[in-house]
Amino acid sequence: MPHEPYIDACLRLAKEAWGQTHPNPMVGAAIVEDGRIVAQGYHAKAGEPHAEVQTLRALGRLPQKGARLYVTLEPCCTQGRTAPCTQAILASGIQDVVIGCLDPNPRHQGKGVDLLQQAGIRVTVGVAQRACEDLNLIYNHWIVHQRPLIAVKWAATLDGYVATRSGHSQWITGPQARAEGARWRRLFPAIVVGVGTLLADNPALTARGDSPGCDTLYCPRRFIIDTHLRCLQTSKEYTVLSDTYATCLVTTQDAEASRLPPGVELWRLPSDAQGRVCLKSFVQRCTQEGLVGLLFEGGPTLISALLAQVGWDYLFAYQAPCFLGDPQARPALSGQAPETLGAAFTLQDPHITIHGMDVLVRGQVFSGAF
Ligand code: AOF
Ligand code: ZN
Repeated sequence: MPHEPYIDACLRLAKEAWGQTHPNPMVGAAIVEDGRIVAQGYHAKAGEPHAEVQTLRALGRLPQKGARLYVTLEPCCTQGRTAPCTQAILASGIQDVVIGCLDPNPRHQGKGVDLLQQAGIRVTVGVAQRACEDLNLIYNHWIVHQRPLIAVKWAATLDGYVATRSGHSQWITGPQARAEGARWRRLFPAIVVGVGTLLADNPALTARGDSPGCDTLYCPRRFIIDTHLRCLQTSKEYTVLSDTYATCLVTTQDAEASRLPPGVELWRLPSDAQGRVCLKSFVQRCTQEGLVGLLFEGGPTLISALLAQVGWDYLFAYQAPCFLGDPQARPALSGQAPETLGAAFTLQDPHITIHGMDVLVRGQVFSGAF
């Protein structure tokens, strides 16, 4: 039996904790004896046992001779909040370990594999590697750079517009693509929008459950970037300011905040050269707060400023099968002026999926200019 189906099963297990393990990775594991999965487990939450330990515990006995451990991520080999998994694997006597991908954590990268091999264990690395790496796109960035993954999401027409000239934008993509967008929202600990998006669309910035029969409302931390606190200057009610979930308004030192709605947090940050909220300062503050990933969901003004001032790490670009043909319509992005295609921004090894009639292209952003 090839390894892939077992690692695929471990990937499905790992996703049981979708968005719940920050700052740790999602990890799934299984023990196979005579071709059959006899125990399985996943990492549920930082501070709780790792996937390998969960799986060995679930087995409730020592593995048989010839048993094989499958795990989506290289086992850890140092003491953290929990004891090293390599220790538990050695103690179990298991002789064969199959790993999806190496752990980018410098404390563990390659070292877990070395330790197991030195103990005489047969180790196979790189089964369904791309999917195993993709599973932890936020963790992979945080553990290496120690700052949040800055991700941007847009939903655009084939000719790259996110709204008509009058601002009409709901809905460009269909229900399946929007459900996929909600699924990614559940992965991120924070969502960020500009005040323009709030005033135009009054989004709730929540996400319904994506598994069948699950309709629990999930709400990440919601940030509204609002230099002049315009959202407090109208009599209109906005969902994010009046519902029971956490919202934070991000503004500058001198914006007037006379009547802050109850429960709404306020961050006052330095201004940039144009007097707007300094986005570098915002990302720094988020780093201090331990927010491992920020999903910027628009609008064009905010994400254009973000690209110019801070840069992006990741893009989720949804594309609907329609076009406007109107240069006065609102483009997804502006402010860049590459002279040649060599200077274009590119997505590295993008993942391309179809959701209903819409396409999602997502991947790590690289600037041709660098
Ligand atoms: C694994 N399996 O299920 C997880 C791993 O503080 P700790 O003890 O939870 O350790 C966190 C580190 O352990 C984390 O940065 C990553 O390198 C690894 N996470 N490793 O083998 C798991 N969650
Ligand atoms: Zn571990």
